[in-house]
Amino acid sequence: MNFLSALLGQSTLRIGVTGLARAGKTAFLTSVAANLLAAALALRPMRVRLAPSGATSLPRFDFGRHLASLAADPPAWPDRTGAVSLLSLELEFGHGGLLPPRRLSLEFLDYPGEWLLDLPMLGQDYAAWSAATLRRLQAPQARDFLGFVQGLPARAPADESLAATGHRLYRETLRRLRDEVGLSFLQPGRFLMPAPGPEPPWTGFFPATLSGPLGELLAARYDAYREAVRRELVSPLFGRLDRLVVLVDLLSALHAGPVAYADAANALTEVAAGLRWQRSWLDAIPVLRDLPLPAWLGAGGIRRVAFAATKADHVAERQRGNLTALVRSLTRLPEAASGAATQAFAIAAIRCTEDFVWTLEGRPVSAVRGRVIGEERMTRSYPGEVPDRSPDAAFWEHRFLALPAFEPRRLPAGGRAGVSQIGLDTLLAFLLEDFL
Ligand SMILES: Nc1nc2c(ncn2[C@@H]2O[C@H](COP(=O)(O)OP(=O)(O)O)[C@@H](O)[C@H]2O)c(=O)[nH]1
Ligand SMILES: [Mg+2]
Repeated sequence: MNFLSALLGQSTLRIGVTGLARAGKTAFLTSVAANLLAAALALRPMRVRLAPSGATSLPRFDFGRHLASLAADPPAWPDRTGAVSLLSLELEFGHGGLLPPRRLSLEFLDYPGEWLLDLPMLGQDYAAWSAATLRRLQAPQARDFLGFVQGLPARAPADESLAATGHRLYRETLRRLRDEVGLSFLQPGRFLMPAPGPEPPWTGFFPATLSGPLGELLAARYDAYREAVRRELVSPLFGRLDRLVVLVDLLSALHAGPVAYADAANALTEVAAGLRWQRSWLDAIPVLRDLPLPAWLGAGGIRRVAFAATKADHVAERQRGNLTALVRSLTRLPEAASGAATQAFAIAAIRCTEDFVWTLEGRPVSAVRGRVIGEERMTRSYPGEVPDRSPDAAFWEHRFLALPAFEPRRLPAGGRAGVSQIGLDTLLAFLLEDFL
């Protein structure tokens, strides 16, 4: 946004929305758009419309289709989405007085969190990355891959079928660690969430400590991968962000147990620490920080970052305060040093439940109830006490229960009246504070 356009009452704000697969990005964007269009949020009065797609080469966020599935009978969650898309909204609000109305174009970029986990790789060479990655591969799901890597002679030939086998086993390991163990800190992120289009041959690598020709081939591919990540970060499509929303499904991580929780917390802390806000996420990369940068990158930069725990409708209000505190304790940043304001939230983009007091073993607990997909009756749920800081050993003695697969509530008027949610008002007010 520059000064002149601000003076003319016109500006664009680009907001990155990121989080791992299933964190709730699609639900968030759908609800934000539906609620802004319906003027259903407690924000200053404004007129909102969907912007035409313009000339960008990014796929558009398919708001119409996602809202239609929520408004269907029975309501359905929006489909799984692939990588990157853009949601554009135009806001118009009065200046007050004689000035013409002010226009703000809001662009939300749905950006896979998996890709953010590649940032630390930019400062690591292949040998360092391999050593660190192999050290983290502890679970039995990694056995086949580790067996293969340990069986390779140190001076293995640069044989394409060896590279392909190792790559296939490694990728399969990452997938199983995500789906079976619930791990988050899995690199490279593009192995789990590939970029659109055909996969370039240099993706065919895996971590190994080899010195011979195969080792050199893998290192060269690793460098090509990093180069592609770097190019993308400086491309006008991704490089320029004014705000960032980092979504994380901490309640599911609590359910997945201490190992998965620690890994999710580590991923969140890494991302929070890795992103240095002064100019853009470019500053996250030590080697790039000092390079002369293209002019369009010079000004602005990420000014506000919202870290939000999602699906907070799985716990009652009293617990949501703890959830917010937990996010805050995981992402605590020295604000003065980062130059950006950060804030923690607990949100439910699409609220499926209502709070109620449940008497369990003679004692009242704050629980929730909602309809589970495919069932008629209401299901009650109390997954456990949400800790307000990183849980200690005693916490893990009682299992934090699984989150029921709640169905979204029925939407009157095809969604034109907005979507029931928790916490979006305050989150948007924080992101847009200097505009509203
Ligand atoms: N109860 C509840 N479930 C949610 C909410 N947001 C997302 N979910 C669940 O999480 C799943 C993944 O959400 P989605 O937005 O597709 O995640 P994405 O992969 O980050 O885009 C959904 O299909 C829902 O089952 C929410 O606000 N409340
Ligand atoms: Mg999605």
